[in-house]
Parts: sequence; C-alpha cells; structure tokens
Amino acid sequence: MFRYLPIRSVNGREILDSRGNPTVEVEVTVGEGILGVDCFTGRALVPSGASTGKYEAAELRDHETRYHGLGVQKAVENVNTVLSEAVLGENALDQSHIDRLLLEADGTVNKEHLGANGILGISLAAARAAAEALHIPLYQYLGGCKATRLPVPMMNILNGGRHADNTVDLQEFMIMPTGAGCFREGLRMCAETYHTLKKILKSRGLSTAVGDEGGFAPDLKDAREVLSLIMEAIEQTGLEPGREIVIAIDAASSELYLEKEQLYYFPGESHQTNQKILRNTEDMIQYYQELISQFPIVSIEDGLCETDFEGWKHMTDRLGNRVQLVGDDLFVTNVNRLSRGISMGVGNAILIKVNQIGTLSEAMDAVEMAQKAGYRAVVSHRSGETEDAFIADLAVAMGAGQIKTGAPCRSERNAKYNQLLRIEERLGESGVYQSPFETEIY
Ligand code: 2PG
Ligand code: MG
Repeated sequence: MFRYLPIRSVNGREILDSRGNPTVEVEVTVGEGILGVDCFTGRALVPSGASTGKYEAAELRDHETRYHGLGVQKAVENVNTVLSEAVLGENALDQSHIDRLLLEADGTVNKEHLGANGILGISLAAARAAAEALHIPLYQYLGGCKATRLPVPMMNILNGGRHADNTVDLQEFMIMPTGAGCFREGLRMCAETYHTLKKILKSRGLSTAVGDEGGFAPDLKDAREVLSLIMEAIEQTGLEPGREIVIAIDAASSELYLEKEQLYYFPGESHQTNQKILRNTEDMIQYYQELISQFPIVSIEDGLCETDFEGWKHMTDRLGNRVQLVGDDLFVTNVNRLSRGISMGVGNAILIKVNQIGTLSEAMDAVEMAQKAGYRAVVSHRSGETEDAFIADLAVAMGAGQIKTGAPCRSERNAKYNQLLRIEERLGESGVYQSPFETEIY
C-alpha cells in the first residue's frame, strides 16, 4: 500500500554542541490526522567539524558578535521559513523527494545560500519522524529488513591535531576490536584499553585530560611514541594487538599541509625535537609504510592532502593492498569527488559524515556508490557533536561495518555506542558483527 505521510510542521532552534558552540536542531512533525492527533515528531541535531574539508557543504554561521560570530540564527530562520515552506504537505516517506525539494530551495552547489546545517536538520528529522510514524526503529526504516550488521568501532583514544592543545600532530589514534565476537564485547575491550591507557599515562606523569572527541591528549614526541603507548595499553589489558585489537589513524593531513611549499609541517614534532620537521608526499608515504611495518595499523585516513588526487593515487598504489585508505576531506561524502577517486583508483574507503554533504539521501548515495565499487564506508561523527545518535542507526542501516565516533568518554560519543548496544540487543540472533578486513591486511 502506498502511504502518504504529510509533513505538518517544521520547527528549528539554536542549541549548543559538545564544544559549547551553537548548532541547529530541527523537529519535523508528520501525520495524516488533525495536527496533534495521530501526529509524530522526529528531532535531529546537527554536528559540526573543526578540521573541516575545503570541499564540504557550507555551514551557515551568523558572523555577528553573539557567540563570537558562531550563532546559527540565520540558518534557523531559513529552516522556519523558506525551507519549511518547501516541504510542508510533502510526503515524509519519500526521503529522496524531500531532500530534492530542500536542494532546489537552496539552489547552490554547496548549500551556501540557505546553509547545509539547516537543510540537514530537516532531512534527518523527516526520516526520524517517518520511522516514528511507522513504529519501526530508525535503522530498520533506513535499511529495511536486511539491516543487521553492527559496525566495528574505530575508537579514537588519543587526540592530537586540531582536536587538542598538545604536541601530537596526527589528529586521531584509534583502536578497532576486530577480534570481538559481538559489538558489546568489542566496546568492552576498547573501553578497558582506554582505561589502561589512562593508568599508563598517569604513572608516567603525562596528562590524562581529554580532547574534543574524548581521547587523551598528552604531549608526546611523535606518532611512534603514541603507538607504542597504545600497544602497551592493549597488551596490559590482556588483549592481543593485531588479532583482537588493531589500530587506525586519521592523519587529517590537510591541516598540516603548506600549500605554497607543497610540504607537510609537523609543528608538535618540530617543537619536541627543536628542528623544523617538514615532509613531502614521498616522505609521508614512506613514513606510513614504516609505521605499518612496526604496528598493526589497518587503516589510514586523510594520509595526504584533500587537493592531491595524484599523490593519493601514488599512495594507494604503494599501500592500498595492505591498509584501508580512507578519504575524508578528500571525498567529503560527495559522489562527484568519490566517483573521480574510484575511476582513478584513489583510496579504497570513504568516510561518511552527513553534514559534510547536507542531506541524508546524498550521504546514503555515497555509501552505495562506494560499496558498489568495492570501497568500504566508515560512518563518522564530527568533532563537534550532540546527543543525537542518528549515525549509529545509519551505520547499521547501510551495513557499513565501521563507525568512527570517538572515545568511550563524553556522553555525546557514548550516545552512539549506547544506541548500538540497544540495536544489537534488539537484533538478537539476527545481528552480525564481523571484521571488515581480510586477515591478510595485518
Ligand atoms: C575527522 C573529524 C571527525 P572534524 O577529521 O575525521 O573525527 O574531525 O569533525 O573536526 O572534521
Ligand atoms: Mg578525518
């Protein structure tokens, strides 16, 4: 039976994210009855990045004095006026149609006219309202009856780069419990390792304060020192690195790149060693190659800068059969950039961030394109997050197999892990948890 579930109201407001900066929240109400009777409301909260890619959809900020210029009142006003008018009365069960109307209302390529933050809020809230009205869980609404795969966490336990004020240059050091039997066990293994790491840092007089994504942020010399500490933490927890837990890195190298010099500058390492550390593309690839041979690293995200497709091609030829190479700033959840990457043989995985592209349909299209081409997809949070756990359901819906959502610390991160615990419990014996990697990769 074809059902028409009209959008009855759209209500946006300005709220705060995990960094204390304003962001957009939207409530969409749908229903066939009189407003208020037989109506269902979905709410979505929009995340925000710090190491934002150059090619991301535009986040609309007020640039006024309040909130140091970061207010989102204009984006909220657009939600409550022109964007709301575009979708009122339209069928919430037709997500592609809703998203198309939002895109048309904006009319620009990167959503700079009305703001990707407001657009995304409506897009996500409409999906949630539809799931509510159908009385089915969000992952099932988005993914159908085959949505049974729980993602392996890619858990950021040590923060650097733009996410912390320490001397660690690479942005994220993550652990992945690929050897766990189920998601719940994997989460426990990671949380235990996280706490062991805390003890080790404390015993060496290093800081145990955390960065934006909940990982520790001590001053350390370089990636090797970080990775050695993580290895120690895994082993002291009684786990076997390389078999039960493997390691992933997000270099976020666009942040290190000096455009004029065409070199990557490592400020922390330079400071710690009293010499200017600069690496060219070749040095970077060589650097990763050494790290891969010394540590059980299975995944490197944004190993090279977002503009350098040629360099990426070279890196993929050299490392692509040994590690997952994830394009975040490179692909920005955008099918145009991804298809260029696929046709060139660049990278072998994409990071999926809903606010990087601005609508749910476009994000889902990117996952599908990746999967068809044999690329993996990692559903991801932003460094500025909220209590909204939408991406947990999205990861299961798309059968992505991997989720990147920070440390097991800070409730905006745990909201996603906790939602996955609920989904796993609900799926019961139908739930699938398996390593996304072939064993040869490490
Ligand atoms: C990244 C993200 C999330 P940000 O680079 O992958 O970890 O960071 O949201 O700051 O872009
Ligand atoms: Mg990244």
